[in-house]
Amino acid sequence: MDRTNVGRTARPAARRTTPSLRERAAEVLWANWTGTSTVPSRRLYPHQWSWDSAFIAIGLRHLSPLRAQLELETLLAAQWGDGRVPHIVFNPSVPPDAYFPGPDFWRSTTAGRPAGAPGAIQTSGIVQPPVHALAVWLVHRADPALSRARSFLARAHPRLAAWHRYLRLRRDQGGAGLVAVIHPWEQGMDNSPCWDAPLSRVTPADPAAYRRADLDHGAPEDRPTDLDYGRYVRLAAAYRDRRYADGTAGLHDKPGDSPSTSADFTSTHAEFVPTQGEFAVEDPSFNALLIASEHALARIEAELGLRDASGVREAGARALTRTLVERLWDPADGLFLCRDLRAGAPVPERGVGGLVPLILPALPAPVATALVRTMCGPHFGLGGPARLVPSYDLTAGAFDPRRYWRGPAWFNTNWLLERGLRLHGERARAEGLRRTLLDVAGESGFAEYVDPYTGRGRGARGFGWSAALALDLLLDDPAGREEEPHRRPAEGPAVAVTRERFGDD
Ligand code: 9WN
Repeated sequence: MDRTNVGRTARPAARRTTPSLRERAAEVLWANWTGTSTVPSRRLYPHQWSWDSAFIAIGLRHLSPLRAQLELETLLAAQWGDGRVPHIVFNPSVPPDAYFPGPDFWRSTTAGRPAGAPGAIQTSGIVQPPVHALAVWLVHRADPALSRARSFLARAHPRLAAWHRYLRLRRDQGGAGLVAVIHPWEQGMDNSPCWDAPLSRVTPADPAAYRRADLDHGAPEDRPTDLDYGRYVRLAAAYRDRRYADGTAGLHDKPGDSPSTSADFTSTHAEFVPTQGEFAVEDPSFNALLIASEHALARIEAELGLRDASGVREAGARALTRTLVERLWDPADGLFLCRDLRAGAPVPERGVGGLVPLILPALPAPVATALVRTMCGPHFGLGGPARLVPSYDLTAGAFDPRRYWRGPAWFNTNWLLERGLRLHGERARAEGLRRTLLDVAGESGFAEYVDPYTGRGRGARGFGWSAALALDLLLDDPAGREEEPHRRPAEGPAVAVTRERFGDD
């Protein structure tokens, strides 16, 4: 049986009734499937994006576990020798000018050679949030028999371990143990006001030197300004011209290397001298997703019988949670803030990324409680004026309900927060958010993002992760999202529950 066709049963030959949400979401995923992976949007984003693929695989697993595995395998096959998973894998059958910056800009097969870029696949050279180990684990759980038959975990594991190792060794630009992003596109919330101050130091590229393809398909009032775009281009070109070097440690590990442990990170850390790029920010969401994926990788290792590695990794994930709190938690604001490494100071902007650490099982109870309060307070408005959690502070001057990542609500961040609410015992709030997400996904035609107050769709329609994550919320058993290693008792809100003492392993 061809498992890639399993989901096609969801496509009715002739419809007499209104298609269900599940059918409509499946249509989007089939329409965006290229044969080996899924594009976020046929016109605006016609290639494979890294964190999009992870979220898409999480939804695809309910339709075709095989396709979900292939999605992640295609991405991981483009991994560089130093362990990085590139943020875009270019589809050679798409015209090079369909997206900017395209393969001719990144020049991965030449400029990326010192960092071990693949010779036969064209990719970008920056990264995106490491949601992949979490996705691999969830995809495995959807069909463990198929996964075992295809050695899915055994094949993915060394690549995931090398990916995390790259981040923790090469991207600890601040020396505190957290990962730094060196471009706003790496964090994924590209146009967030959190980047305004760190970006303001960057001289924009000459606008005559490139053409923005995004404005062919997106409304200018929704997209980043030309000034910001020029800065994005300048930062990316500077990294490329440094041949994608992150520092002087110079170890180019192969994806097939044996899995590293937390002990490896500390022992080699001292040898690493980071490159001084213009932009370096420690971001709470990126780091929280790495930690969540470290927990998932520990489960993968346990499943593969690598018990010692699993135990070390689990302890490392808890230790990194403590570092995240020590370094980025802001008790006065009740959320995590970015840290601008070049300014040596926190960025005083309330972005949704500051709420994402709620997905962490080892988060101290008072921190989880404060995050829920902030999410439901005036700045994010959940359960009040906002239907979905906005990408940025509703009360701030820079808030804009239309412009991307400067206010609109996104399905991936709300999906993460639904998970976090459930994990920390906030079942009723999680259920309310789940239902609204499903309503808005259907009403908006699986929009790329929506007005957080009205739910009106903006950006692309038929967007990959919006459809995939709606499917996941529709079909996944919510109890599974409460089954984390340090889950609280199911009854009662986070505030009423006694957690283990912060600092315990
Ligand atoms: C740059 C694909 C990507 C998402 C990002 C989102 C947007 C790209 C762009 O689209 O970024 O990577 O051209 O704006 O911000 O999160 O992964 O969907």
